[in-house]
Parts: sequence; C-alpha cells; structure tokens
Amino acid sequence: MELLEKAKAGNKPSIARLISIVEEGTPESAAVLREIYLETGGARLIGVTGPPGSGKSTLTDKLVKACRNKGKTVGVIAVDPTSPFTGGAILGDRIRMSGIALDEGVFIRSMGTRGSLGGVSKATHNAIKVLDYAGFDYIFIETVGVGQSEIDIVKTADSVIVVSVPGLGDDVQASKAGILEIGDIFVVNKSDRDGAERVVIELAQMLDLNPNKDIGWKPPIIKTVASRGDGVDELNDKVNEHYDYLLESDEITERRKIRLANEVMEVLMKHAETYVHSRLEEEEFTSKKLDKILSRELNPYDVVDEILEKTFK
Ligand SMILES: Nc1nc2c(ncn2[C@@H]2O[C@H](COP(=O)(O)OP(=O)(O)O)[C@@H](O)[C@H]2O)c(=O)[nH]1
Ligand SMILES: [Mg+2]
Repeated sequence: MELLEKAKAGNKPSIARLISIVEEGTPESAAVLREIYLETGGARLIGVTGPPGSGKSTLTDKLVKACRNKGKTVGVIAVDPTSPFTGGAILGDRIRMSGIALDEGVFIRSMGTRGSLGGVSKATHNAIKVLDYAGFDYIFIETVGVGQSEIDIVKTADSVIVVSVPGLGDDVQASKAGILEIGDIFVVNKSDRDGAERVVIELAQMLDLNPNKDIGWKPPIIKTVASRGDGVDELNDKVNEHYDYLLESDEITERRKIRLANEVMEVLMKHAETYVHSRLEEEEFTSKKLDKILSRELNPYDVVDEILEKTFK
C-alpha cells in the first residue's frame, strides 16, 4: 500500500518496483492491478514502431522533450532488446538518451522480449497501467516492428507512429511487416540519406490502396532526420492533430474499448487455461482417455466435449 502511494506521488524507485511486480504475473501482481485499475485511464498512449536501427529511440527522445517543454510528464516503455533505453547500448547512445533519463518528469523502462510469465504483451500492458496510475500525461511505447507480439502491443496505443527508413531494400518495410494497417502517422526517418523520397512515394501508393482511405483519418507521411531534430515539430503537430481527431470523432472510445476487450479476453483465457489444466490433473483424466483414443476406442472430439462438460458444468 505504501508502495502504491509513493508511486502515485511520482517516486521513481517505487514505480520501478511496481512495474517489476506486475510484469511477473504472480498473485501479487493481480492484487496490484486490481487495486490500481480504477485510477488509470488518464494517460495518452503513443506507440512507435519500425525496424531495428530506424531511429525510433532517437525520435522518441525528441518527442519526449517536446512534451516536457509543454510541462507534461512522460513514461517510456521500450520493448526492444537493442534499444539504447536499456542502458546496455553503446556509449554514444547512452549520452544521447541521458538528457531525458535524468529528467525528474520522465520515467524510462526497458523490457526484454523474453522472461515475463504470460508473455511480453501482457507484461507491457501491465507496465502501462502502472505508469498510467502513477499519473504520467504521456506514455510512449517503442517496439520493433517485427513479430506479432510487438505489433499487438503497439496497435492498442491511441496513436501509432510507424517508422521507415531508406536503404532497407526495395519494398517498403511497413508492408512486409504488416504494420501498414496499424499506422496513424508514417515517418520516413534518416531522410538525410538517399532514397527517402522513394520510400515516401511507395508508402503513399500503398496507403492509397486502402479501400477505406477516404473515411476518417488520413495517415500523413512525414520525413524526418531524427538525429538533427528535422521534421520533429511537424511530427509532433500531427500526433496532436491525430489526438484531436480521436476526440472529435470519438474514435478514442472505440479504440480503448477494443483494447479493454482484448485485455479482458487475455486474462479470461489465461485463467480458463489454468483452470482446465488443474481439473484435468485432479482427475488424471487425460492419460486414461489418451490411451483409449490411441487404441481407437474413443475419438478426440467426444473427449474434448466431455472435458468441457465436466469442467464448466
Ligand atoms: N543519418 C541518420 N542517422 C540517424 C537518424 N536518426 C537516428 N539515427 C542514428 O541511427 C542509429 C539508431 O538509432 P536508434 O534511435 O537507436 O534506432 P532504434 O533502434 O529504431 O531505436 C543511431 O546511431 C542514431 O544516431 C537520422 O535521421 N539520420
Ligand atoms: Mg530503440
């Protein structure tokens, strides 16, 4: 309880401790989440995704500074083992990030993609809850745009920034990774390099194929040079415009409902799975029935029906 109060007051070690607890998916973490839930929902969630090395952390760093200049507090979760946010990165990166890392109004957390019970997606959502509860105005979630779980994490944000860069091959990376659909704002970073304009054109062409392109929000494409800060003001404006759009159209409610539905479903399925397993163990059901399925006295489908009947009756 003391931990919760301290976290709410913005005490960073307490926030870090709480995140560690909820990441683990233990009974203690369930108790914490139960306790804090009603006091969440105030933060704006912004997802940043794209290939490794595309400049996500550099961009996030700049966006965080823009939020700080407006007096807003910011939490950052980097789900990326190669992120400079880990502190394990090369010296130059650490110096680059140190500006925001030392800021009183900024909390940064790196999460590995392994090692959390119940998966990285659940661990991340739980960590977001803690930052939300702790009262951060903005929460940035950086994930590498490869792998379904990373995409699942980021697509539940209020606004999703998809970062591409020139020089990673002929195809637009976003289309390959299947993240074209989830982008609200597209960034072509490293525009100081050759080929940026071509990436912009390719992205525009792919977005144009969307049958719903004339309905609602039209995702803009912005060229940036994150390392110099070029284009970051424009990106920041677009992030704010998107938020205004979400509020005006009330799409924000829709998004948050979908996010909640997913979360409830995730928790429910996890519990159901545990429950079914424990019932099966209790009755040594599986091994006995398996023998009969093996000898073709029973078929697996009738057995499953029987299990469901027994477990949930
Ligand atoms: N040339 C150039 N380099 C950049 C730009 N933005 C970031 N970088 C560099 O690209 C490297 C990877 O950036 P980082 O933000 O760590 O990428 P992440 O893996 O997507 O988070 C770093 O060395 C950055 O300094 C840019 O716009 N132009
Ligand atoms: Mg990074």
